[in-house]
Amino acid sequence: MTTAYIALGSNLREPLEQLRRAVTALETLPLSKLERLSSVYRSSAVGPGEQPDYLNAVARLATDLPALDLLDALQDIEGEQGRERDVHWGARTLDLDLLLYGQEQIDSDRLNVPHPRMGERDFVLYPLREINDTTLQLPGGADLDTLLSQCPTNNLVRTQCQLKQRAPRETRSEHGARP
Ligand code: ROI
Repeated sequence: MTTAYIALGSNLREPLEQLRRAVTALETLPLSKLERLSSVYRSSAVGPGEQPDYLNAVARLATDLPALDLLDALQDIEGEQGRERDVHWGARTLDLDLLLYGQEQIDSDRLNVPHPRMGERDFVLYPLREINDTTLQLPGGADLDTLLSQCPTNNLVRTQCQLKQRAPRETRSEHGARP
């Protein structure tokens, strides 16, 4: 299986709900297992004009989907959640970016991996670091901690928002985990 990292972002139509729906969709991707999810981060919009703040997170997936099939699946999820690809760097209901696909370097019309702008984006690098116990070696020679030390910060805040809602207490105790 290949380890893939996906950046999630939303700044329209209840961003937290958009991210939660996307996580549910990622959990049901074929030939894939959602291994880890970062916290939810709030960040100022990078892009033109006035835009609401974004909520961002990063997910780690173990997958047997080829990279372009995974890209298709991510774009399907964006489409289902109302993403329209009109304004370049404009506000969006859901953005799912494939950041890394194993150690592969892919440069094609549809897909560039590692994501070419991830090194400039604190809202990608901090959640990516959170879900890795040690620094990550990126294809091409860079490592995550070096990128982090060089990345400008832009009002990034780690929130207490939960992407996966926990079962209510009564339900959890029925399984005998805690009294
Ligand atoms: N800005 C922030 N803070 N977070 C994003 O996820 C994000 N996504 C984008 C652009 C428009 C570049 N700006 C963003 O696609």
